[in-house]
Amino acid sequence: MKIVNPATEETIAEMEMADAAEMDRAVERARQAFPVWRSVSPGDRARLLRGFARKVEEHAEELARLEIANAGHTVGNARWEAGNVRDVLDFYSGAPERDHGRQIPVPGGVDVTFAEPLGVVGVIVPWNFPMVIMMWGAAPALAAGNTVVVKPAEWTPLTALRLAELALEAGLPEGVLQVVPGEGEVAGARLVGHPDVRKIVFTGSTEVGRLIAAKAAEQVKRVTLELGGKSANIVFADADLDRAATTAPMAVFDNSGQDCCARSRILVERSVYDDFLPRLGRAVQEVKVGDPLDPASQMGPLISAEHQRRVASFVPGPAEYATGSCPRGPGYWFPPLVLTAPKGFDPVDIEPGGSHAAFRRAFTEEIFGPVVCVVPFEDEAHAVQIANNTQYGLSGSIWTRDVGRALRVARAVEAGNLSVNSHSSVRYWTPFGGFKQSGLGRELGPDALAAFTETKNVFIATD
Ligand code: TXE
Repeated sequence: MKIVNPATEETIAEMEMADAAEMDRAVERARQAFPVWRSVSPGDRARLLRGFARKVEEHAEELARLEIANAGHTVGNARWEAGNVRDVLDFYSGAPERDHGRQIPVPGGVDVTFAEPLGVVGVIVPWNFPMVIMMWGAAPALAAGNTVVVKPAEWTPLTALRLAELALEAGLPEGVLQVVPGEGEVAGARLVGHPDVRKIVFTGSTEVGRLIAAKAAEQVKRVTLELGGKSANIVFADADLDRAATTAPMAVFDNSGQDCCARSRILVERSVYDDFLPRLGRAVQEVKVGDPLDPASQMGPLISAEHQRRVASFVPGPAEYATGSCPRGPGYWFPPLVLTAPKGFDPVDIEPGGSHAAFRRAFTEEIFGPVVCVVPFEDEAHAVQIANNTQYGLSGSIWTRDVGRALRVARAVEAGNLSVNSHSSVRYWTPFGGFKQSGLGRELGPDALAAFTETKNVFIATD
């Protein structure tokens, strides 16, 4: 398969896609490596993971450049991502030496609870954040003593392959971390169906997430799912409107909107709606879309021509309030776009079709591109109702100066990661993941370690 630079449409690599038999061989190597990796002493496992982090640090610029070429990320983002991969490895490298288990007092003996590794873990990665999402799964899995087989997205295997080489250079034993490029329905499906794979971590579409959950259930296989989103950015009348308006564009257009946490629905209290919109419009027109290698660029291209067509399918119809600019081809460019609710649109009615069908579709479906919908709301209860009126529940922002309201709304919104007067979703120290059809389980923070271990309780009679 041709691996293409989405900013230039140039082919940058040719990649063999693994078939099911090749995936079987990788799983077998991982199965054989499991007892080896598991018996590495906690101190040595920690040192090896720290060594891996240092290799990533030494090669950070190379990894960032690969991600820019393969995924179209801006240079600022790609450097942050290489740093995040290093940080996540450093963070989890502390875990093997701090896994103390538990001793719970019981009558008649001593009772010990262990956190045992699961065995072979499969990590299925999407194309939007290839190296970061790979490591959010792989680092805690490895720290907990599992071996890992990564299936990167078809379009973006390059950083994952390089990371597997760096792991070997850092001294991780053969078979402990493997990357197998392949198609989802072939190599990915085999990884999910393989009886020796004990857990699947999947990030991708809700549609494929459902398939994977159903298939994994046949073997009662453990799954962590990070799926789609349609997050709300709720702006109350008492908010710092300038900050809310100037930060809102990049809260959805970052990574060209190809971000599961994108705040793609802006809800604005009606009394400030007409004041907020022009501020937002000006901020959108200032977003700099262009060459990912130019440090001034805030937004690069979309991942592919196919995705460009899908994003474009949301646009005809609804009134466009503001449009940014973007380069012409080559490259899969798309301008940042604001769509405002047409008169009479009810944001609580999410049944497809009817009047305002085009805007409703843009307002309810995950577009995964630089398109944001803005609607007015009446009061706090209405804002929460609209925010929750979706199958998704990943992220969201609340802009207000009223601390009581901030907390009330944060508790009422059905989403896994909320931020007040900020658009931050990901901090590697804290759990990340979705409510409802945005996912199952949590990545990052201490929760990810628990997700890669099985609890075992042992009782030793002393009486
Ligand atoms: O995702 P897929 P796609 C959303 C976003 C986007 C849409 C489609 O809305 O427009 O999904 O993207 C592998 N068994 N997100 O088609 O298909 C596949 O090879 C096992 C949100 O790229 O879900 C890839 O490695 N694996 C999201 C991974 O799953 C299978 C990130 C994701 O691909 C498989 C990406 C199968 N049957 C897309 N079919 C987010 N949450 O950030 C596919 N795969």
